[in-house]
Amino acid sequence: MVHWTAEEKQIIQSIWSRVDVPAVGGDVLANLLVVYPWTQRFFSHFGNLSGSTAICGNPMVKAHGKKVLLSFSDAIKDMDNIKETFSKLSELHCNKLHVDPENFRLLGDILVIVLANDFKKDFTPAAQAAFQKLGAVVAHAMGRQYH
Ligand code: HEG
Repeated sequence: MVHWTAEEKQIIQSIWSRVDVPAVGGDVLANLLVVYPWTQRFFSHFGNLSGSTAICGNPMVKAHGKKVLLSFSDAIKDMDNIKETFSKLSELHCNKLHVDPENFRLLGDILVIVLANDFKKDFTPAAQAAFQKLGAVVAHAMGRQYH
């Protein structure tokens, strides 16, 4: 089981309490689709994704990004049970959506970049390390039901 120090939990929870989940979620997914354009193939039913302006303004991207980030909120509420929190979602992404788990790691990295950009100096090296770890733990949990 992953061990979280009291400091890591506190840093993550205090930053997260200030995160605008819908806005950051939209930004994270939009950035993923712009920076790693091959991830667009999973979202061909989302309408216009032709270029960064279309992607960033696409309401389906915003709505879906919010959904993804709400799952991070669930993880942060119960940091010692992240595997369990993601077990159904892992199955869905493996069996139904066929998303390559490498993409979960990419999304975690983008989340760190978006938070660093939003929080500037408040996103300390300790916060960066803690969120990097959270991204890895979530990616691992999301990949667990793959076979
Ligand atoms: Mg996934 C659906 C969470 C990464 C592609 N994703 C969903 C849903 C959630 C979710 C909560 C809705 C499930 C439902 O309707 O029951 N996704 C989630 C997390 C992570 C992640 C927590 C990250 C670590 N997803 C992810 C990545 C891709 C992807 C990296 C593709 C590159 N997700 C994907 C697709 C759907 C979902 C295609 C279905 C979207 C739809 O058709 O509405």
